[in-house]
Amino acid sequence: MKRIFTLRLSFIIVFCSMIQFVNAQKVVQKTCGFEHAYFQLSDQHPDFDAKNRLEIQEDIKENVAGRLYDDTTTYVVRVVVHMIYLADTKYQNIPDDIIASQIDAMNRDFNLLNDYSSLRPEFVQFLGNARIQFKLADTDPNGNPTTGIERKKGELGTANGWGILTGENHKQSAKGGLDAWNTAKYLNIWVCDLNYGTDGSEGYLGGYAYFPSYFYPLPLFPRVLDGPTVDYRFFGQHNWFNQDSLGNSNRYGMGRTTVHELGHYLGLFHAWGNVLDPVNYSTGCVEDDEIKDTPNSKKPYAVYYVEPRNVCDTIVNSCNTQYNGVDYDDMFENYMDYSTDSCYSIFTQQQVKRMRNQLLKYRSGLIVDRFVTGIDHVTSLNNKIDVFPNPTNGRVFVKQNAGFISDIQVRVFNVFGEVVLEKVVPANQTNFELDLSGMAKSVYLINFSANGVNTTEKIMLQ
Ligand SMILES: [Ca+2]
Ligand SMILES: [Ca+2]
Ligand SMILES: [Ca+2]
Ligand SMILES: [Zn+2]
Repeated sequence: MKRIFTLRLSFIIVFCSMIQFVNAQKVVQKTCGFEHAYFQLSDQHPDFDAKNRLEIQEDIKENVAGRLYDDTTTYVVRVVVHMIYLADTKYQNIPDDIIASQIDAMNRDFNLLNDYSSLRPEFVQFLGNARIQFKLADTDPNGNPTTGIERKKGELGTANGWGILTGENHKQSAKGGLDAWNTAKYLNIWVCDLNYGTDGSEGYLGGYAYFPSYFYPLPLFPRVLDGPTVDYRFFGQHNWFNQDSLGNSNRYGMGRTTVHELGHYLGLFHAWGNVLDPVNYSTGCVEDDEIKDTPNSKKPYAVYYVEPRNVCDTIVNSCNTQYNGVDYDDMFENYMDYSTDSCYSIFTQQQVKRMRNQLLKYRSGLIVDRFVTGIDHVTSLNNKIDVFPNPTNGRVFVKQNAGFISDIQVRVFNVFGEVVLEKVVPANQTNFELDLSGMAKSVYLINFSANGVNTTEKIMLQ
């Protein structure tokens, strides 16, 4: 119990210290309420944390999850957005087209359609494609047609910041908010003012979300509370608040606050891990996110820079933990770090595994469609060649451990069966790149052959 008390106290301290930090810089700082909520539940259920960590390790293991995990199916998830505004302004009552731009941002980042050209080269090998698509619901729980957007002028009281998490008024019609639609069948996203009565000079709470383990298999928490909440200031791409108050910058204008919260919703910790001492981060290199291909880091990346200068140019290596024999720098490009929208570009392959497994295990009722995209694996190679992203804008990454014993002949064919690119790669080269930039936007077949093994993958250039 003593540890638990310390925990809560440290949260109060870190919040205060964040305020001081922000005041000293006179800049906007944005935080997320995930850890606060997570530790509250850990207080009540002592084995909650350990169970979650164990499950992450199981989710990302090869083969263990093989029954559930396949890397070729895209899952389509239906979404309802509950738009709650305290004042009927364009800032708070976000228009439909900006809500649509948020869905687009989710589809971009969960399907590796984002621009990752500034991702540092050592991290390209870790790029994952979650292959989860989002669409606004077209039928409501009663079977009636809907736009997938609900609106209400709310009366949420005066709670703000983490006080919101205690009341959750915005998720309850009786308390001035909007009730969830069946959370087993809809991804419910609430948009409201999480920073009521503040002007941002002390920083903003951007959003928060809960792990599936709060609700499944047993509800430790009422299931009607399942779904991310995002502050209206950070919802959508280049919304009116961003245009008028943040200089229309890409710092928070690309819809990635919601992408980050969806990472939590699908079972991801923050990249630096849930650190019990968020004042000094003294255990920041011991505690981590249980994901191996996110480099262990000590604390949020955002604490190293001063906005608005932030342009991701501060390389940090806060922990010397090795992965595959390499001590990587902190991955500030990861959606689960505290960075800025323009810095983010990656969910790693292990994060993707975790999210897909969580979706299928606990949230499969959200899936309204599924289809196989891209990669046609040849069974004899047992899924040992991966070609991504698919579709691609030009650069194609190949990851293979197919056990070739002679050089690999790689040939790319267009739809007319003509060879448009040819390359010979040493058998033991596990990662390489093909550049289709400048070729006609179409489907291409990539053929790999070596010592009698012959397999073809299909890729879409767009
Ligand atoms: Ca860590
Ligand atoms: Ca990690
Ligand atoms: Ca490191
Ligand atoms: Zn977070």
